[in-house]
Formats: sequence, structure tokens, C-alpha cells
Amino acid sequence: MSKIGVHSFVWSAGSSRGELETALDNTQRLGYRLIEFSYLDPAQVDVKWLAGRIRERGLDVAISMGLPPEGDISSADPAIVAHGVDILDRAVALVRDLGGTKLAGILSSAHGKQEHSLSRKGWDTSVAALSKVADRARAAGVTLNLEIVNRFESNMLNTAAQGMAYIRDTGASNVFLHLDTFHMNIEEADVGLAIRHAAGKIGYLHVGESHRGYLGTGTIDFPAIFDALVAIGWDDYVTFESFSTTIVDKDLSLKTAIWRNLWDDNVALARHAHRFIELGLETARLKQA
Ligand code: FUD
Repeated sequence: MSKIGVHSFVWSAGSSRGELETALDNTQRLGYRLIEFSYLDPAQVDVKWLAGRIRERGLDVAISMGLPPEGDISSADPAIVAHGVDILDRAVALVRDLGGTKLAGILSSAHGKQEHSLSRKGWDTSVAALSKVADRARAAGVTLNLEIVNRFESNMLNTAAQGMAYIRDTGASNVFLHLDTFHMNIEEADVGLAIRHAAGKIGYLHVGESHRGYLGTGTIDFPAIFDALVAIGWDDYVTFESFSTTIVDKDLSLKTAIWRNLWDDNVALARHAHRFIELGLETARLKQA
């Protein structure tokens, strides 16, 4: 049985107890072993209660987010950088309090389309700020996983190679890459090769289709991706991510340009995705046996 996770926005963008309970229920019932909560706001959620529910069900948990413009740690404005550091520190605490070990997403710059290119100073500012967060995260037993997203969602880390350079500059042992097949399909010359080159530095992984709908119905070469994952000995979570206008988050849906309805029935979608990932990994293992 492979370790397969699911992004909470497959279930709901809400965080009422009922919505969270349904999300956990569906996650477990369909055979997923990890739930990733996106933009979970501790002010809206009883974190202790949620941690207990996750533990009781024997699930793992990860948290993902993208920094807002007013918390961009690559900014020239020290107040904006300080706000971003505070957001990251609080997200690390949330991961720890939920019983998780991974913070993922766009952590090194603002999430969203930028109208300027990144300067050397912006890079250095971000590396310095994130390194400090990483020190505190290490004490909390949390890793920082930098999501590599396409050019329309960040002006900083668009390829795995750029992410590796950033990690080297931090010198931190608990900073890793968060790779995502949707973004890699846009920016990497060869997705399988990029995974092989990044082996050992990949901390978290999203599997999403080229249109972010049903896996296997777009243009992504999934056999090449599963082959690469098996070749590098990946034995951590593969988390399914998909977006449709059926589930709208006020921030993320706009930043990721979710304008089309790619599915209504999230249970059918998630059931299919689980089978697709399981079979893909199994086939790759058979090929390499
Ligand atoms: C964004 C993306 C997501 C996002 C995450 C934030 O394009 O792919 O992974 O960063 O959902 O919580």
C-alpha cells in the first residue's frame, strides 16, 4: 500500500467542524493516509480538537500555504518581511500542534503573478528570513518544503534546480523541495529528470493533472513521473491535488486561476485518483523489478 495523501480543497474550502469532519471521513474511507490542509486559520479552528480527530483516525497531516503580498519575505520593505516571518512561524506552530512534520507551499516569496523580476537582493533577503524560520522549525520538528510553482504564481522558484540553489544558500538541513507535477509540466525541460536530479532534497510531492482535473485525462506523462519516483526510492507521501469551481477558496482559487468546472463529484474524483496513483506506482515498481 502506497502512502497517498489528499489536498483538503478536494473536499471543502471551509473549516467548520462539520466540514473538517467530512474531509477526514472521506480521506480515511477512500484509503488516503494523509490530509493536507491548505490555508487553515487557527483563529477559525479548534486546533486541539482537530489534532485529536486526526490522531484518532490514524491519519498523517501536512499544512500548505502561500505567502500573501503583505508578507512577501523577498520584499525590500523590512516590515513586510517581518510580517512574512511571523506568518511562517505561526504556520510552523500549527503544523506542530496538529501533530504533523511538514509545512509546504510558496514559502519563499509572495504567491501570485508578479509584475517585476526578482532582484539578487530579494533572493538574499528571502534566504536570510527563511533560514531563521528554519532554525525555529527544526526545534519544533518541522521541515519547510518550498513549492516550485510556475512563472504565473511566483517570480522566484520556478524549477527544481532553482529550488536546490535556494536550499544550498540557506545551508539548512530541514529545508526541502515541494514538487508539483502540474507546475513541473509547465516549467521543467524533463519532469522525470528533474525528479531524479532532486532526489534526496524532495520533501513533499503534489500530483496534479495539466488542467488540474481528473488524473490521466490531461497531457502529463505520468508513467515517466512514477518511473522517476520509484527510481529514486521515493517512499514518502504522494498527495493528490485538484481544483474545480465546485470548491472555491477566496484566495487560492483566484491565485491559481480556477475558472472552469472540471468536476462536481469530489468522491468519484478522489476514488479515481487514489486508484490511478496506486496503479501508477505499482506498474513502475513492476517495470523496475
Ligand atoms: C498552487 C498550488 C498549491 C498551493 C497550496 C497552498 O498553485 O499548486 O499547491 O500552493 O494549495 O496551500
